[in-house]
Amino acid sequence: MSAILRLAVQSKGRLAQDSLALLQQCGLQVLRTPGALTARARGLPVDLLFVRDDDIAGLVSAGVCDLGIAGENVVREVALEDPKADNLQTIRRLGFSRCALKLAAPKAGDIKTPADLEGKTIATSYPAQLRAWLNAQGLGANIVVLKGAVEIAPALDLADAICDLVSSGATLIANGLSDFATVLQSEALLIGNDTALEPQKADLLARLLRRMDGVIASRATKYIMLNAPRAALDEITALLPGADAPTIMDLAGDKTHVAVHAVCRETIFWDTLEALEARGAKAILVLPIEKMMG
Ligand code: PRT
Ligand code: ZN
Repeated sequence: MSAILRLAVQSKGRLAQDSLALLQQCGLQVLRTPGALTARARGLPVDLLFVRDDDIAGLVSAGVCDLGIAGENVVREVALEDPKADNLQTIRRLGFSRCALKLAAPKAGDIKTPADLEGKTIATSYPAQLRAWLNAQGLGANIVVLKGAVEIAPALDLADAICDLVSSGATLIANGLSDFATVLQSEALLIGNDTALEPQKADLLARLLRRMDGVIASRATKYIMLNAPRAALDEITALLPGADAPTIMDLAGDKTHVAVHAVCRETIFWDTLEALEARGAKAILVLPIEKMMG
């Protein structure tokens, strides 16, 4: 029987859509029957398991799944809390579901810095990471574990401060809270465990990773095309961010300009386009790149 990789992803929630989109960009078509907990992908032999995000690290650690896509915040909490989970490995940082685990306290109160937490009570869903952070800071504080609605704990007099995930910051503002320290900057991770995969599975993982690396690299990468005055060619190519060896082509019927095409491996900001235009570049096009290899 040929090898099949088992990959755990979040069933529904903030990670689910981006996880499936990434797999799709890697050439895996996933037809999900409503209610089904598993699906066989087409494109590469991969079985998907749809679970709660909190269960992903445990399933990978126990070897039930070879791989998982989960938030770093959850993976780290499991790794700190469960001694058996010290075999978890980060295979790739995936760049989506970015958020930060932050400390925050009522804006109108007197907790403004980490030192002000001494002897206070902090509500969180991430007690292991908070405890480790407090220890590293040499602070003593009480921890109240709440599974949800952490942000209302100070208003209910359950805690003096909170340690919770923040993305836009709107929830903190809506609850009259202000953040003053960061415990973790988090993003989605592709995780595995430290047991060596059998050779066929290892080959399969290598193929998947090559595709994933291509997808991740192509996110910031753009293809830029423009017409440049010959006289300003050096200046213009020097402005292209992360471009190696642009292609320069003659333009039919125009001896004073040339066409410049380049792959830019860094973000092209509006400032760059304005600077290019100021040096005489015309017909500037910035195109997304769908896939990259080599
Ligand atoms: O059902 P299941 O257990 O699978 O899902 P869940 O409800 O536990 O998790 P879910 O889907 O809400 O989040 C999954 C993962 O997304 C988290 O573990 C993080 O890695 C990541 N993520 C990214 C976030 C946020 N951004 C986020 N903003 N997870 C939660 N939040 C919450 C936060 O707890 C707070 O209540 O959103 C609120 C703050 O958001 P802002 O934008 O107002 O700052
Ligand atoms: Zn969860």
